[in-house]
Amino acid sequence: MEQHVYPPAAQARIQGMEAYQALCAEAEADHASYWARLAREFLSWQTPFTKSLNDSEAPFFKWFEDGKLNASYNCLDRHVQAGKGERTAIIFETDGGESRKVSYAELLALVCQMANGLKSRGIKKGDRVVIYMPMSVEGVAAMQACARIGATHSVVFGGFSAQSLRDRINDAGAVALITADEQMRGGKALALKGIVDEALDGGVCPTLKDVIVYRRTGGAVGWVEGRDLWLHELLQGASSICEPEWVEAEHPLFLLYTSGSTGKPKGVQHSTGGYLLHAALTTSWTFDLQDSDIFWCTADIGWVTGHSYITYGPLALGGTEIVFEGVPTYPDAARFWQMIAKHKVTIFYTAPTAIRSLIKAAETNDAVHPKHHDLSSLRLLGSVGEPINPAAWEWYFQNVGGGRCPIVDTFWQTETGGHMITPLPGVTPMVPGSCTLPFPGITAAIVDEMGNDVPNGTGGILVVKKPWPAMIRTIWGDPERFKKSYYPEELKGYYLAGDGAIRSADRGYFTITGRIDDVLNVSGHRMGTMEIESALVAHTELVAEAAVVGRPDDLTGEAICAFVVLKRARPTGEEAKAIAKELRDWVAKEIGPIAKPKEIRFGDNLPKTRSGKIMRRLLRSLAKNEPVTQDISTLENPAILEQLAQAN
Ligand code: 7RM
Repeated sequence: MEQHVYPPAAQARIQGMEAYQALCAEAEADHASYWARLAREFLSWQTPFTKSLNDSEAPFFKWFEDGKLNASYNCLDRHVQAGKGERTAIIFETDGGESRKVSYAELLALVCQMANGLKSRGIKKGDRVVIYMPMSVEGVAAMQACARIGATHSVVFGGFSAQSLRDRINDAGAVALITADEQMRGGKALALKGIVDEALDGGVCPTLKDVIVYRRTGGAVGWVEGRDLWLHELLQGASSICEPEWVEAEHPLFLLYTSGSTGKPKGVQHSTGGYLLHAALTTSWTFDLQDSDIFWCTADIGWVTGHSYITYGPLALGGTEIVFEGVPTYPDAARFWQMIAKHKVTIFYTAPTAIRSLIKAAETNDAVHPKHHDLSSLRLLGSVGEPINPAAWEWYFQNVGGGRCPIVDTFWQTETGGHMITPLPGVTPMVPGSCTLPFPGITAAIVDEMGNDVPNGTGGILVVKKPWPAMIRTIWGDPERFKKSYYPEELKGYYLAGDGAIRSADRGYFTITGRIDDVLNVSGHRMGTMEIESALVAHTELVAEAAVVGRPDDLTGEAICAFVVLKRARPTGEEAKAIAKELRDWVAKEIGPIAKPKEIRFGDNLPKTRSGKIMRRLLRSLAKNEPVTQDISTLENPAILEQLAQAN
C-alpha cells in the first residue's frame, strides 16, 4: 500500500525536528538533569527538590523525592495568584445541551470548600477516597479536593457494576466515597447512588465511613442515616479558603484500577510530582495548549485519559477546556461537530472507536456528517486508546480537520501517566496508523524475548529502557505483582508495556501491533480475558468452564468472544440464544456493560492439550471464523473444533 506522509504544523511549542532532536540529546546526555530542569520549569514547588532520580531500589524508582508540592495548588492557586482568576477554566456542557463557564477563581473556591468538607469528616493525608461520579465540574473538583488535602483518589468509571465498585473500595481500603444521585447519558437518568447502595449492602466495605452525594438530577435515592450525606449540605458554611497540604513528590496522588492479564484489576499507583510534571509537559508539547485555545478531551474522568488530559494537564497550564457530560450520539451523531462549532474548540482529543462509529453514522445518515458544521476553529486533533486504522485517520484528517490539522496519535497507558510515543505538532511528519516517535526523554525501544534490540522493520516487544517521572510506582498492596508484571527478569530491567510494536525501516516510526498478553482492547477500554472468564464461571448454576478471546472488529477494534461449557447439555437454537443473553447480562452485572461478550458459543468441551491447557490460539481462529491452520497434534479432543466453529 502506498504510504502518505503528512507535514507537521507550521508553528507549535516545540518547533522543528532539530529542536526535537536537541531535547532527545539533552535527555540522552543526562537523563536525571533533563527531567529535573523540566520539573522546575513546569511545576511550582513549595520545597524545591535537590535530588532528581533515585534508582537505588529499582524498579521502585523515586523522582524529586525531597521536594514538596501540591497538585491542586499547581492547577488552580498559581493561576489565580498570577491574575488569571477570571479566566475560564471549564466550559461544562450537560447531556441536554446547556452550558456554563467556571472561572479559575470559582473552581478554586469550590475545590477549597470540598477540601474543607472532606477535612470536616476527618479525611486526611494518605486516606483513600473513591470517586464514582458523572462527568461534571464537581467530579473534577472532587479529584482536585482530594489532591488538595493529600488524600489519594481512586476514580471508578460510572459504567462499572456494584461488584466492581465494591472490589475497588475494598482493595484500596477507602474511607469515603463521593458519588451522585444519578447521571444523565443520552437523555436517560442512570442510577449511581443505587449502584453504590448495592455495592455497600450488608456492610461488606468495612473501611468505608462516608458516602457523599452530589445532587445532579434530584431523582429519588435510598438513604442510610449516619453514612450518607449530601454534598451541598457538606459545602454549606464550608470556607472557600483551604491551605493546601504540601506533600512529598512521591506521595500517591491517585490509584486507578486497570485490567491485567491475570487475576483481578490492579490498582496502578501514581505519584504527585512526577505524574503532574508529565501531564503538564505533554499537554504543552503534544497539544501545544496556549491561552487562546479551547481544549476538548472527550474521555471520561474514570479513565486515565480523563485524569491526565482533563483534571490535571490542561489545568496545570491554566488552559480552558470543555467538560462534557453526555455521549457522542445524543441527540444525534453530530453532537461532537455541533459542540466543536458552538464552543469554537481548537484542540480535539478523542478515541478511534468514537471516530469509526461517527464515520458509520455519517455514511448511513448524511445529516450527521461533520461537513454541515463550521469546524474551522480546530487546529489540532488527537487520538488515543487503541491503534487508529489508516482509513479512519484519513477521514478524521479530511472531514474533521479540514485537511489542515495535524493528528497526534498518542500511544500511552494507565501505567505511563501520559504520552509515551506521539507526533509533536510542530515537529513530526505523520504517517497514518503510526504513533511515530518517542516523546523526548522517553527511551522506548523494541526488543526480543531476551531484551535484545531488534532491527527496524522487525516486530518485537515494546519496552522503555529508562525510568521516567510519570511512571507507575507500584500496584497498590502488591509490589510483587508490580515487579512481575512490568519488570520481568529476562528483560534487563526494562519496563514492559505489554504491547507488540514494529519500527519502520525508513523513518524508525513506531506502529503498535496490539497487546502481547491476555488483555483485550474493546472500544479503547482495557479488559482482561481472565476477568471475563472469572465472571462467567461465577455463574455457578449454569457455567462449568469458559474461555474468552478477542477477535478483530471493524467498529470496536476488538470484540469479546466467549466459549462456554455449560453444566447442562449443550444448548442449540432458541435455547442457546436465551442462555447467551442471560450470560451476557450476568457479565454486565458482574463487571459492567463494557465487558459483555459480543458472541457466546457453546461446546461440550473446550479444545485442550493432553496436559489440560486450553488452546487459546485455536479459539482465536475459531472466533474469527477462520479455518484452523495451527498444529493440532497435541490436541486431546480435535472433534470439538467443528462444534465450536459454528455460531449459535
Ligand atoms: C491511554 C490508554 C493502554 C493500551 C495500550 C495499547 C492501547 C493506547 C494507543 C494504543 C495503539 C495508540 N490507557 N493504546 N493508545 N494502541 N495506538 N495511540 O488507553 O491503560 O486504558 O490502555 O491501549 O494497547 O497498552 S489504557
